Amino acid sequence: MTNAHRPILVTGFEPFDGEAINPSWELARALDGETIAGHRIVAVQLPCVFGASLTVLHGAIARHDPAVVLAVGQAGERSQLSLERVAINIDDARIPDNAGAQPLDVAIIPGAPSAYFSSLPIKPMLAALRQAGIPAEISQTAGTYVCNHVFYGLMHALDQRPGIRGGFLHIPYLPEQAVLHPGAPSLSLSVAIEGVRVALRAALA
Ligand code: PCA
Repeated sequence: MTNAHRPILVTGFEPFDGEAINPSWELARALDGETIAGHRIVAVQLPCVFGASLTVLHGAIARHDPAVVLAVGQAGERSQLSLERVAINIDDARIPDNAGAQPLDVAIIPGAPSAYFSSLPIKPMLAALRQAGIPAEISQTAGTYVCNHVFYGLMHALDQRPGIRGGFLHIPYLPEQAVLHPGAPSLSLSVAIEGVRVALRAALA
């Protein structure tokens, strides 16, 4: 397939840590089927589970042969869209995943590189977001839980597939989640959705 006809894969996670929803999946499913810069968005939900999340992600990449992969996750303590710069080769879980596993200080892929950088143009994406009036930042760590696990596994797989660019975006709680965490920052779904449109357009420009 030519690049123009290959889809954009946007992944979001199922809820975790006692939440009823995960804003990353609300966002991904809202964008499913939309076209950005000539590329159709395909949304896929990932389990919040070490290992299984990557099995689903790798299956989706094989099935859809996307031009771009944007994995998205919830970061409840953050106040703006957070473009992740780097994935690190470590699992160190603060809480058990949705299957009850809590890996501590273990390599995601033993012997593989310590880290991979996002292959999305995060600075132009940041500039486009700010230009559009959407609060955003570059983040220097995606943590050591399932999001970093997925980001690392994504970049490790794409290292062998130079025709596919990929990266990770953390997003705040939605307002309806933040009311249950007094004082926590939040961002509305409509702003987050528009932010992903703006960021993807910049990435594909
Ligand atoms: N956020 C978690 C995992 C799933 C999600 O949405 C994280 O930041 O690791």
